[in-house]
Amino acid sequence: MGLKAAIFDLDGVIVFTDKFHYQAWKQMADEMGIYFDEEINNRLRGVSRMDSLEIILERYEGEPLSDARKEELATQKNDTYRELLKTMTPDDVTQEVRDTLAELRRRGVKISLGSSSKNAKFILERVELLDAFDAISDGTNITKSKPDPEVFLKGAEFLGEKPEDCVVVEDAEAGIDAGIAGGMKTAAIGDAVNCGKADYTLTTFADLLDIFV
Ligand code: B16
Ligand code: MG
Repeated sequence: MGLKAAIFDLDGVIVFTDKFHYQAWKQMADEMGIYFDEEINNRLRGVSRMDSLEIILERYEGEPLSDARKEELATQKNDTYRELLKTMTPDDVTQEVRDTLAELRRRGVKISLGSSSKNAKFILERVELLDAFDAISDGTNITKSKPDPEVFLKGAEFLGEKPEDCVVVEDAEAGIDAGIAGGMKTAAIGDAVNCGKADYTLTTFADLLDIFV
């Protein structure tokens, strides 16, 4: 099949930080008197921080906010979020994920991260998984967020592989769309399975080993 590399989304695939994003945005929204619930939080999956803020502000009914004020709100949310991330430990990554990444490497598969998050390295350090990746493409090296393919194209480039030789592993439809737009193969796990667009469907993370035989 010629597949040489796997590019992994972080949040929802390797770790689950949804609950922390929710708590941090909820605190900001409550202070601003903006309605926010878990359904709205689900729309933020894979979406950049500033785009997430715009989605939350759809429910804001006050005077228009300046760009500076929006930056302030995003920073406030991120400060709360990072405090919550500090509670993460290596136990927040399953043994299945660790073993599968190690086995892929043993089989010669190159491994990159492809996350919209600017906190990706911090999270991987907390859970002691940074060494499992040959390259990190994240929110700090992109200007356009998913469904734009930039984060995955950068991941392939960092690995020195062609997009068509890479599989993108994603839990969000926007991420599957990004992988397709980048000319990559796609593997859906979790919620992304429902969109029905991915080349492969993963019931468990270890199912990846059936793709890279
Ligand atoms: P940050 P992923 C995404 O990570 C999250 O799913 C999304 O909820 C978040 O808004 C985005 O990262 C940006 O995160 O505020 O930490 O830069 O799923 O692409 O790994
Ligand atoms: Mg995700």
